[in-house]
Amino acid sequence: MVSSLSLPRVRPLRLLVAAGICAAVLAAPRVANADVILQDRGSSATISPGSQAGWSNWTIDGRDVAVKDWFWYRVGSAGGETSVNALSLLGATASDGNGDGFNDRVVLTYGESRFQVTLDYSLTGHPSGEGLSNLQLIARVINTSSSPLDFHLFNFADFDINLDGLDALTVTGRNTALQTNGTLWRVASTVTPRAQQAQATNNPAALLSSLNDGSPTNLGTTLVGPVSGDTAWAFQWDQSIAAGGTFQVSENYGTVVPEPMTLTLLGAGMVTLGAAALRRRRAVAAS
Ligand SMILES: [Ca+2]
Ligand SMILES: [Ca+2]
Ligand SMILES: [Ca+2]
Repeated sequence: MVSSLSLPRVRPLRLLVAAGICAAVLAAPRVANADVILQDRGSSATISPGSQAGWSNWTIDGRDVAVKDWFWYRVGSAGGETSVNALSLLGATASDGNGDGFNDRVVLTYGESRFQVTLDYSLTGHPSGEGLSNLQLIARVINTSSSPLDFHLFNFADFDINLDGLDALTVTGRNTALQTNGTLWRVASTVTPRAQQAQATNNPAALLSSLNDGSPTNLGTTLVGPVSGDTAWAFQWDQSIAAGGTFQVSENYGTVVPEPMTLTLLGAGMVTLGAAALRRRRAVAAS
């Protein structure tokens, strides 16, 4: 099922009757800014197209690990950054790729006179209780102008596995962020292509402020952790996009629980239980 969030569904016979209403709708901002909820098996995600709340909820087996994951940009080397929600929202289309009745994908399209930004989210859940979830995010910038665009794309990511102060984060290779809490939960993000600059911090508010102030932000390459506490990270891609050209980033977010060690122990426990059950069945059969 594909459902547009922009216009109400109407039956064909009602189209003429609805034409006047549609004209009124088109005269207003075309696309609703309503929150989009994706759901797939044991996990869900909430994305707010119209505000910096951005991707604000990622619940896996009842645990919400997302605080904020969102995009900012700067054109040129001067001035501050702007969050993508400040652009015009041109489209917001949610769809149900696996036909289970729940939307698992949404494509958001923003634009201004020189470029468009598309954010394409796909959620893949796992059966409840496994602690596993994947979110694939493709961010695409299309230069619709007739000149090269000196484009700087920022992805800010604040996840909380737990606010017990034990979240630990390291960004490696400007393409991987790994946040852990003890031995149980992990949130990982891998980005392609590798960013030009990246930062890991235990002061999310300061990093966020740097994206909302009036000065150019450059994340550098040295503040990549490890850090612990309330951690957050950001990637920065610095690209010259040719006239009519496209720059695309793929991001793959995943949660993992439990650790392989725990799985091994759990597996050993199940083998022991299974052997005991087999012995009981054999004892019953022999009696
Ligand atoms: Ca679905
Ligand atoms: Ca800034
Ligand atoms: Ca955090």
